[in-house]
Amino acid sequence: MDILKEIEENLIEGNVKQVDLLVKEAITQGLDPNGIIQGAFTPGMEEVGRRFRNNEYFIPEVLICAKAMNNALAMLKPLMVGSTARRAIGRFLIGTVEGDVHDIGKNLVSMMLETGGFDVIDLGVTVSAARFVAEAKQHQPDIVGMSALLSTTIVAFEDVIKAFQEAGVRDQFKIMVGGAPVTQEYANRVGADAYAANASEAVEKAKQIILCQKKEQAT
Ligand code: B1M
Repeated sequence: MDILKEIEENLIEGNVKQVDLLVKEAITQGLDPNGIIQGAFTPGMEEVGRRFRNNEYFIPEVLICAKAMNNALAMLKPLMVGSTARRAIGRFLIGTVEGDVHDIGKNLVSMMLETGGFDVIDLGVTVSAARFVAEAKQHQPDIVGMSALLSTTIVAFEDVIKAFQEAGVRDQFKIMVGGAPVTQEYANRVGADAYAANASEAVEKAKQIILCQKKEQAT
């Protein structure tokens, strides 16, 4: 069986040790970390999500799968940072909004951005509006990214954007939002600059933003 398929299947089954071993093997075979994330982790965690939705999996199973993915991501991270340090094309500050602890998708987005050449500052989960503003002022990212997975927490996007406005720094940063319940329409409604449906789209859109900024600076 294809090693990516094997990783995906073991991830879905929550075989932490096996995922660890297979990812090590994939690295030894010379597979690109980005390819491992897109080809195995993303479809694997999507299937875990589907099983949870259909009551085939419950919270303990989901957490074991998340553990398997996060362990493997930690292993891939140094390889990705090493390969991108020479060509940081922009800085991206990211976090999951206040009241929301979902971080699997956010972690995938962060890792893909790093592979895509971004310097990523990950604030973790349940990040308050005040903290988003304070960290943005401190780190001066090009883009501030917010992730939310609950229909009750996506409303925080608006609070964060309002906090940037009230601090008088809204125009200094581009704001991207994402997460399963988020749509382009919702992103427009709250006044975000960009929306991405998945991790690879997040990288694509972030690169477009940087390109536009460069063009604006040149004119
Ligand atoms: Co939660 N949960 N959960 N959960 N959970 C959902 C989201 C839910 C849809 C399940 C369901 O009921 N069917 C539901 C939300 C319903 C709603 O509001 N519409 C739900 C609920 C209700 C809850 C609790 C309230 C349950 C409870 O306690 N009663 C609770 C809330 C806790 C809290 O946050 N305060 C809760 C808790 C949990 C766990 C802790 C058990 C666990 C999270 C573990 C963790 O993240 N460390 C969990 C999980 C795992 C899920 C599901 C099963 C899977 C989410 C996931 O990781 N998907 C989810 C059901 C589902 O989605 N099928 C569910 C895989 C991941 C790769 O996709 O996160 O969408 P996703 O990320 C994608 C894109 O959305 C996008 O790119 C990513 C990669 O392609 N993206 C961005 C994400 N962020 C982005 C940011 C960007 C751009 C793109 O720019 C900045």
